[in-house]
Amino acid sequence: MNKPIDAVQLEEIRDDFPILSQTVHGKPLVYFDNAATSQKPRQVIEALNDYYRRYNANVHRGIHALAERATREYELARQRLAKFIHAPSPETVIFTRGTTESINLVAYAWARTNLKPGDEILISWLEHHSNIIPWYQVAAATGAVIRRIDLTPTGELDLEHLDTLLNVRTKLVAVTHCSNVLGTINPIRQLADAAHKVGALILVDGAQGIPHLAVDVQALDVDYYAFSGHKMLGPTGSGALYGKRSLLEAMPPFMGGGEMIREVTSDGFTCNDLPYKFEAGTPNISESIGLGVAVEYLQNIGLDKIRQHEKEITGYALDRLQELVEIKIYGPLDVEKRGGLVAFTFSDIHPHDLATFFDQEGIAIRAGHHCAMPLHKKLGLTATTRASFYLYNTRDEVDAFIAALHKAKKFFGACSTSRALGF
Ligand code: 7TS
Repeated sequence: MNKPIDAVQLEEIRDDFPILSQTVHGKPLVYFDNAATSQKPRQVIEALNDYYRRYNANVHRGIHALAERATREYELARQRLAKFIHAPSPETVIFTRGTTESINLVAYAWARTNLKPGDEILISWLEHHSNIIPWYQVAAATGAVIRRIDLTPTGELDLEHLDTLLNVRTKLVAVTHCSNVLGTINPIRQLADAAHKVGALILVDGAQGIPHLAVDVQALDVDYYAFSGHKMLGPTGSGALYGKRSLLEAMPPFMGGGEMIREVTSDGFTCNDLPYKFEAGTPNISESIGLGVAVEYLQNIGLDKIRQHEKEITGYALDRLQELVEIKIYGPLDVEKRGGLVAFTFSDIHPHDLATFFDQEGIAIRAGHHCAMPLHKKLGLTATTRASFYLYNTRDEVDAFIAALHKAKKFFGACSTSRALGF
């Protein structure tokens, strides 16, 4: 274990993020909306700038110097990503626009061609709409049935319930690595083993996992791992799908067009090799190159250090939030089981009013259902307020956030209600 991110390194990290050193409504910006999207270090911004200033060209087709350099950098980004997630080879990493597209790729190319009426897809109550809607669409198209893994009172997956759901009809378990509302970190290897035991595949929505936790897709034994670049210091419109080679090879292409073909005749086509079979059209070149640089940045600091820092900040935020009896926190309180985010309600103050109040204090947080409406319904809520942290956040920022909550309490005249945790 490396030594934790100390005050000196934290200052150095913050210096890499130009956006952080500004004031908003006259107050220093506190950016606690990292689960929506992270900020970008200057190394990533410069990589985008460099691409457009020096070697903007299409990939895999030109034989001029710019095209060759663009292709080299694009493929280097894929190699970096493959190394980052411990994929067995770069060809098993497909560039997409993000988690949503990656999950849809599997839903269209694998699920629609493999599932039949009565087959079962297991999801959980924790899922983001991106890991719900594609399966509803698959169910409507194929006659497959959706089942949901229940939650324990602290917001973890109920593994006993999972055992009762798994059977020979289960063809896919599609679960999040980390909940974007409750923060719950799921035991992916355990889930993969349980799925494989009944012959099912496992797809992991890694949108909130890979930015914060070291991921080894082979050690986790996942069949698919989907993620977004913009939540892990990379540009918007970047992301990837990892898939086991045998599965990717057997799947038909997701979209048709240039790049994904080997040969086109007057009445048909043959597919290109992996990963190009799934990268139809001109890809997101600059974004993927930027994501490669983001991954280098994360690796240079070390995911174990980042996780340690986030546990520290999250633990501190959880402790301080409990100073206010009107606050109800959702999800596990143990930072070992929770990622770097906290969703809560504050008496009967509407989360949107609270977020507006926070904005006036220079604090960016998110309010709403966070694209997890079934989970909010299950909690008996329409919305929560969420603070989400990353490697550049500080204890001082948590103090500013708590001070703003005390101020909000006076402003809204919040009265004491239940402080029960969870549901
Ligand atoms: N899955 C999870 C768990 C997410 O948190 C998100 C985005 C997605 C999938 C979709 O990612 P995208 O990059 O394809 O859009 N979550 C959030 C959020 O919590 N607030 O804004 C976006």
